[in-house]
Amino acid sequence: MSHRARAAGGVIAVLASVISILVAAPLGSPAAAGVSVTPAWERTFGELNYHSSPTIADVDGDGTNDVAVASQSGWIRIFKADGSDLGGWPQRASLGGTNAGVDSSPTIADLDNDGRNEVIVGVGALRDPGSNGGLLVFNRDGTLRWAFQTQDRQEGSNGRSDAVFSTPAVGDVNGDGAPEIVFGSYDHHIYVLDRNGANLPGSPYYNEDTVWSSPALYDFDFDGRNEIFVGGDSSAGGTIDHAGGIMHMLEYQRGSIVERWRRYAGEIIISSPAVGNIDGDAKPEVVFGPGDFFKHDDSRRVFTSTPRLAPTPPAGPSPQAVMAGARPPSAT
Ligand SMILES: [Ca+2]
Ligand SMILES: [Ca+2]
Ligand SMILES: [Ca+2]
Ligand SMILES: [Ca+2]
Repeated sequence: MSHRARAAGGVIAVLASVISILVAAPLGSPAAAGVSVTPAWERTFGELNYHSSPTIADVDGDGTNDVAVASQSGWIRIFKADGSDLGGWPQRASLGGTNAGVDSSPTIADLDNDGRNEVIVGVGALRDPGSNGGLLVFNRDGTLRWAFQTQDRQEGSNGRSDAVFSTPAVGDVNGDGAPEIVFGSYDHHIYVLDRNGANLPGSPYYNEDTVWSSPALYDFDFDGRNEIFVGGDSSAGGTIDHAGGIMHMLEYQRGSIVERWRRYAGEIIISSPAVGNIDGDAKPEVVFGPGDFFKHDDSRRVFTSTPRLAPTPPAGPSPQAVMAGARPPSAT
């Protein structure tokens, strides 16, 4: 669901870029001929918006799509098709007594299968460390359904829960027919929450470093449970001892979150993975880009892999140790 919504948001971004390019083209050029650049509507606010992308979905259930956007200034806005505010919106990203900025993009999904969409937003921004980070879930009328705070560990404890840059993904991870919410945080964890905001047993999964990447959910092994594809940063030292990033494929099994595959990159992974079959064989690929911390060859690379699954570990403690024998750099 979130994938579809994010893809729609991407269409808006692409169209905006195209329009800018065509406006800049010389008059009479082939690119400019016969193309309208008149926007349907525009809204302007005195707010910072660096990272959050728009999401298109029918929030209020009237049969017409709406547009959800959020800003680093901490407002979550929903516009109707004509550009006017949807009733009950905008809302502040208020969490734990602070008004936080938003870098994450809104996810629109029906968490409880009642035919009414909810609005799910990661909260907290890098420029805003004095505010609490986590997740907010709103009903479609703008009332808050529940709030979730992450842990406080980024750059040392400062009394504030850490930001969620990652855009939440919604899908059935444990195979019970009900959707979960999956996202990463600056607090070094990947969370799997149920529709009421409770951690599933085994959540959160410890990444050892910051998580920027937004998860993609895909049933890689066709067993009715979506696997979680998500990138994370990785630092020298610690258990993994790799300076760069790691793309994970995680599976929820027997009350634990188990890593079934990983690929190392020499750059942190801010990019969000895309999963699909790109070469026509029987197995899907995962494609992702890097980040911009180390700024070397891997910072300019697009990574494509067909995951090969690690054996399912036996029941017992330390499921995260399943890949401990794999050492970087592993490019499978
Ligand atoms: Ca609507
Ligand atoms: Ca609902
Ligand atoms: Ca489920
Ligand atoms: Ca599966």
